[in-house]
Amino acid sequence: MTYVERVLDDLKKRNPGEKEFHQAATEILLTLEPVINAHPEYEKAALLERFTEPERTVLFRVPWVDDNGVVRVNKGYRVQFNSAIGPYKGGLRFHPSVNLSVIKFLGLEQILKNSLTGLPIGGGKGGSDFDPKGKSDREIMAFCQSFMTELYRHIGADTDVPAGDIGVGAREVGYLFGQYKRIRNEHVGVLTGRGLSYGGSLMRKEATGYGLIYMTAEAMKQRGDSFKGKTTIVSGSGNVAIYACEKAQQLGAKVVAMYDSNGYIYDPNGIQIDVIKQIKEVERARIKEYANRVAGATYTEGCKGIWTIPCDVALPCATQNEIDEESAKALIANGVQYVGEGANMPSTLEAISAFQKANVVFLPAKAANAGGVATSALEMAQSSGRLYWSSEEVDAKLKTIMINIYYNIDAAAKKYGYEGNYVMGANIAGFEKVAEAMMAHGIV
Ligand code: NDP
Ligand code: 2IT
Repeated sequence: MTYVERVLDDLKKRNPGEKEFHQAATEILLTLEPVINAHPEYEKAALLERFTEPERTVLFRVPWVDDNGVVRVNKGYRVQFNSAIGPYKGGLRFHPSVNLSVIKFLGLEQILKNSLTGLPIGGGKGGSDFDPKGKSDREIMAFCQSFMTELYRHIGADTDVPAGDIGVGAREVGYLFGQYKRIRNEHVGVLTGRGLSYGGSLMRKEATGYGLIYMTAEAMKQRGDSFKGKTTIVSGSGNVAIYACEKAQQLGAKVVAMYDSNGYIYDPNGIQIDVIKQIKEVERARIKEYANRVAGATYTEGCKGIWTIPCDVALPCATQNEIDEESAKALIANGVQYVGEGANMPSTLEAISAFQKANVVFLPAKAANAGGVATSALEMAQSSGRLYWSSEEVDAKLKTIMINIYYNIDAAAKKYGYEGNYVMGANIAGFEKVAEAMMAHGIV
C-alpha cells in the first residue's frame, strides 16, 4: 500500500459512516500521489494525516422557540479544518441534510479551494440541520440569534470568518451579524456576504455564479470557442444558479432549464432570469411557478430528468451528488462539451470518471466555484482597510482571479503529465501551497 492509500484507508476506519467525507477525501488524496512521491519528507511529517484531520470541531445545541411557542432543538456545527495559510474561512449551511460528514467534506474541499484563490484564507465550514423552508422571518431570526450565541466565542475577524452557503443568504447573515455585534460589542468583518449598508462588498452576491462563468468562458476561449449560442443547463435556482445563468446569458448562452428540490422547468426560448429572481429571491416560492407565468415553459416534478435534456454546457449549481453516473452518461450521449461545477461536489466519483473518459472539459468545484470565497476575501480586505471598491473594481479582480486559477490548474496538470485533467490540476495546485505552509510551521 502506498502512503496515500494507507492514509485513506485509516481515514475511512477512523471516521466510520461519514460517506460524503470519504468521497471528498478519496477524490483529493488519490490525485496527490505525484506530489507525495516527489516529497518523501511529507510522510515523515505525517502531513496527510494532519491535513485530513480538522484542527478543531465544534458541535453545539441550538434551542429556539417557533411561532406556536414550541421549543425546538437543532444541531450546530463549525469545523475549523486548516489555518495554515490564513484564518479559517468558509460558509454556513442550513439544510435538514446537514451532518458532520457533510460539513467535513465541505471543509476539506474549502482548504484547497481557498488556497487556489491565491488569497490568505484557511479552510472551515459550518451549519445546522435547521430547515429554513416555510419558516417565518421571526423564526429565522430566533434561530440565527441562538446559533450565534454559541458560535461567537469560536470565531473572529482574524480567527474564523463564516459566510453563506445553502439556506444562508443575506437575510441570515444579517441576523447572525447583528447578534455577534451585540454580544461582542465590535463592528468587524467577522462574517462575509454582509449587506451593503453594513460593510458588505459589492458583487459578493453575484460572485460565485459569475466566477463560474468567467472560468468556463476562459476554458472555451483557450479552445477557440465561446458561450455564444451554447445550449446550457443550470441546476438549482439559488444564489449560485441565478448568477451563473445571468452571466452565461450575457455571454450569449441559451439557458433552457433550471430546478429546485421539487422539480425542473424547461423553457426552449431561454430562461427569463428576472422571472426566476422574482419567484426565488423576492417571493421565496417554488420554481414550478415559472411555468404558470411564462408561455412555452413546462414544469416536471422530480430533478433527475433535467440531465436528459440535450445541452452543450452543464452547470450543476445546487448540491452534492446531483449528477450520478447515469446522468453523466445521458449528458455525454447528448453531446455535452463542458461541465462546470458551481455547487460543491455535485458529481459523483463515477460521474467525474465518465466525463473524463469522454473528453468532456470538466472544471471541478474547488476551482470553478472559488469566485464566491475569493470575493469574500476581497470583502475582508475592504473591511480591514475600511474602504469600498466599486462593482467594476471587484468584478475585474474576480475575473482576474478566476482566469489565474484556470491557468494555474491547467499548468499543474501539465507539470505532472496529466494535461486537461483539471481535477488533478486543482487538487495539486491547491495542496502544494498548504503543504508548504504546514511544513514551515513544524508539527502542529
Ligand atoms: P441556495 O440555498 O441559494 O440555493 C440552493 C439551490 O439548490 C436551491 O435551488 C435548492 O432548492 C437547490 N437544492 C438544495 N438541495 C437540493 C437537493 N437535495 N436536490 C435538489 N436541489 C437542491 O444555495 P447556494 O446557491 O448558495 O449554493 C448552491 C451550491 O453552491 C452548494 O453546493 C454550495 O455549497 C455551493 N457554493 C455556494 C457558494 C456561495 O457563495 N453561496 C460558493 C461556492 C459554492 P430548494 O430551494 O428547493 O431547496
Ligand atoms: O463553498 C463556498 O466556497 C462558500 N459557500 C462560500 C464561502 C465563503 O466564505 O464565502
